[in-house]
Amino acid sequence: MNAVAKPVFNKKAITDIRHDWSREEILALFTQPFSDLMFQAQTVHRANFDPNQVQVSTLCSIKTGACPEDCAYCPQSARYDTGLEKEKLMAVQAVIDEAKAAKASGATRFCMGAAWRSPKGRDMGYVTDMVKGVKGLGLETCMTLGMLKSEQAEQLADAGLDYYNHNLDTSPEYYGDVITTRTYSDRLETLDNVRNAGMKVCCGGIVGMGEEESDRAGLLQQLANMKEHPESVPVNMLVKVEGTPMADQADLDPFDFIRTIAVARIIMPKSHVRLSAGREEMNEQMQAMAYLAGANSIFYGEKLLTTPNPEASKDMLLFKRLGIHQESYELHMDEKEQEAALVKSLADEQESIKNDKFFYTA
Ligand code: SAM
Ligand code: DTB
Ligand code: SF4
Repeated sequence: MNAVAKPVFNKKAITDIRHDWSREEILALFTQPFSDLMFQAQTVHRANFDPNQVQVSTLCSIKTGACPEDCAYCPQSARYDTGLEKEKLMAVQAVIDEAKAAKASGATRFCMGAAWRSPKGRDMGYVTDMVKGVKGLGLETCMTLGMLKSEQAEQLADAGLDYYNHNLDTSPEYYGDVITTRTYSDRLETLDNVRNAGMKVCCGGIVGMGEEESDRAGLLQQLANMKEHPESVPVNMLVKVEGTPMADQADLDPFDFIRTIAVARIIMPKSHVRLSAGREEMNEQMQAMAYLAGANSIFYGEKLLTTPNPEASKDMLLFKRLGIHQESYELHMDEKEQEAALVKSLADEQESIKNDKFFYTA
């Protein structure tokens, strides 16, 4: 390792927000011994967050399938036969009902996703009503609707949308191997529009799509060198869906996934790093390691957008076993509600242990 590439680790490095990361520096973080990387990530995490606190968001697919884009990982692209039933835009009240259920099971943020390249003018009234209704329940709101023009971003911000999710997915160099129907700079433009409208940015990517370590470094470099770091950085592990071009992608080394979380934590010290898609394929030990590496947010609830996620009761039990508490949980639920939710989830868990389903399939 040369002098430039050697990871710098001092007191200043723990809390400093930098926007000038080189690819070499980030790669040097990736390639250091696992134990050193984990120690560094933990140190940064503890200097910036309560290490035992995790934020929970629930996803809702408000418009499913039939997407014109060709994202090679995505079960919702109309170009691949994945057997997914397409659905029209949900009614506003139906979305609010789902949000109520998510709140009752302990989520503090409700993320609404649509399989669109971008919303049409006629969609905006519906989605802004959804934002207002969900916010009215006392939940944080997030949407992911594809590309946004600046006026659309402003409409969403005016409706009270807290976060907009728009992922870069991978490095600029690998992007063309994954998606051809829109460019990296299209994505960056939407992210600028979201920022300029005053919303918080949720932006991350996918690991396990056949990319190299330098592509993972390249994705994180793009995120960390933005004018402001995204407040939320979802790190998804590819969910391999039958019918998509990525269905037969080779398994990712789990340590490479954990390394990605750890490096994201180190170079974006104050962002929430979300352990996102792919948890259904991770055992509890791997998830615990992701929390140790600095992940402090998850998607909670048994479905992501179209694919399965661990049951909420399993997550609650894992949180209990690890001594993790939910961020802002107490802001959104009174003590009795919290207690009732915990008792219910523990009872559900006992049931699934009886059925010998304690560990997720590794
Ligand atoms: N259509 C909008 C867009 O692409 O911006 C929003 C919905 S899209 C499904 C949201 C994100 O989900 C994608 O950017 C991608 O990062 C993630 N995603 C989709 N399919 C996935 C899969 N099979 N495995 C992991 N992440 C996936
Ligand atoms: C993100 O980064 N991951 C979420 C959310 N943002 C919208 C979506 C994951 C989707 C996984 C595949 C599916 O369930 O369709
Ligand atoms: Fe469409 Fe989004 Fe899926 Fe791409 S990731 S195919 S844009 S729903």
